[in-house]
Amino acid sequence: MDIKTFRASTMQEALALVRRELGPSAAVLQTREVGTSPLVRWIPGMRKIEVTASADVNVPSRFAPRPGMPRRETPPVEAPRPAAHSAPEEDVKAQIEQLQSLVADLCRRTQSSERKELPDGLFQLYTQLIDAEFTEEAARELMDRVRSEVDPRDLADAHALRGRVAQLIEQDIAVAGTIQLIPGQRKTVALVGPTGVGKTTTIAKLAANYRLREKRRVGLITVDTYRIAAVEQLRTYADIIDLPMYVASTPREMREAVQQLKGFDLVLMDTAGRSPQDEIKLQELRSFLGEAQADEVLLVLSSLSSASALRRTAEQFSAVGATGLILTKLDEAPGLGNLLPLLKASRLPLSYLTNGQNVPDDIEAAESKRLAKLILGLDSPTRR
Ligand SMILES: Nc1nc2c(ncn2[C@@H]2O[C@H](COP(=O)(O)OP(=O)(O)OP(=O)(O)O)[C@@H](O)[C@H]2O)c(=O)[nH]1
Ligand SMILES: [Mg+2]
Repeated sequence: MDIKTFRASTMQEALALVRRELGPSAAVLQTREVGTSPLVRWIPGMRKIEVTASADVNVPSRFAPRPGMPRRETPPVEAPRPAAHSAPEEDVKAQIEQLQSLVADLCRRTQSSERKELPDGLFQLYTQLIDAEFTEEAARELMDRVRSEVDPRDLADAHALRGRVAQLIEQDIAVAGTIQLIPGQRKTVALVGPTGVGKTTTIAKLAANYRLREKRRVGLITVDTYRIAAVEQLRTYADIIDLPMYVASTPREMREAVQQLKGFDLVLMDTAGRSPQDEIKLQELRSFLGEAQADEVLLVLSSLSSASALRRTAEQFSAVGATGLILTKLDEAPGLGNLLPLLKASRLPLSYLTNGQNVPDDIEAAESKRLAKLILGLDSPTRR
């Protein structure tokens, strides 16, 4: 049997090396951290991850993509380069100073409680989280939380550990539920977000469900007047579902459109995708939403974005007064661990998840238990 051992400084790099050398069906037999003291291990670049893998073992591989689900491309990973031996004296001094400050920072963060090596069961789970697109920071934090509360004798029980991690993730997910309509009161809901995340498609799904399944009076307004094609996209859905639709390119037109939809149960408002960096456009959007007196402003984000991009975008869109979240394209994501930092950091409750291009079916109300399972790869986004 051909068994190979790979070493790299991060789990992602080590797994990428395995994939590259042994192919996507390789089975990971063992993973461990090697070669450094427990304290230094947590400094980026100082620890080494060792993965033992084989292409010959006949066990289900964690690399195999779920059916119909493309994996996020992993760029080729360079093997770590040896340290330069001839660094000038100043460089060495600078490196030592940098190292000292890293250690000082680490000591502050760990508050002198020296971390112990992760037991095998937890480390195995840790690699599974990394493979499910968790950031190393989020995976490590979960491992620390589990280790601090689980009886050491239970650390070998992979099933129980995963269950506890699922509970911890569930606690971090705030859920708002579906858009609640009150008879006799109109509710205005706007969808905002970066370009191409699925705002218009999600509006069509919501409109079709409230109109055709719940028999509510639904109207549409679009403030996406920059592109004719975008207006036509929404108009096509409005025609198919048989809904009134208004285009508002000025605050006055917005007031008029809102007036026209008096007596409706639900007004859904589509907006142009905005770059989160464009503060002027975000302010302009905010004033349109104010004019419409939107009751809910749902920020739509794609689950294909990286963990850091999701967090940054949510922060930038707080300028438009978002009140909730919709996550799209779960069906295309190679893993959903990248959602966790956003869900933890953002105070926005989650309303809906979308999992495909089909209108009106590929949408579901967000539930924390199911999303925790999805994030851990224990459930399929398209299963329902
Ligand atoms: N796989 C998948 N595709 C989706 C989903 N939601 C939307 N899409 C697709 O994403 C693409 C962009 O969708 P739009 O609804 O036009 O996105 P948008 O946010 O309105 O885009 P802009 O108006 O340009 O900012 C389309 O091809 C949709 O079919 C989803 O949940 N899963
Ligand atoms: Mg659109």
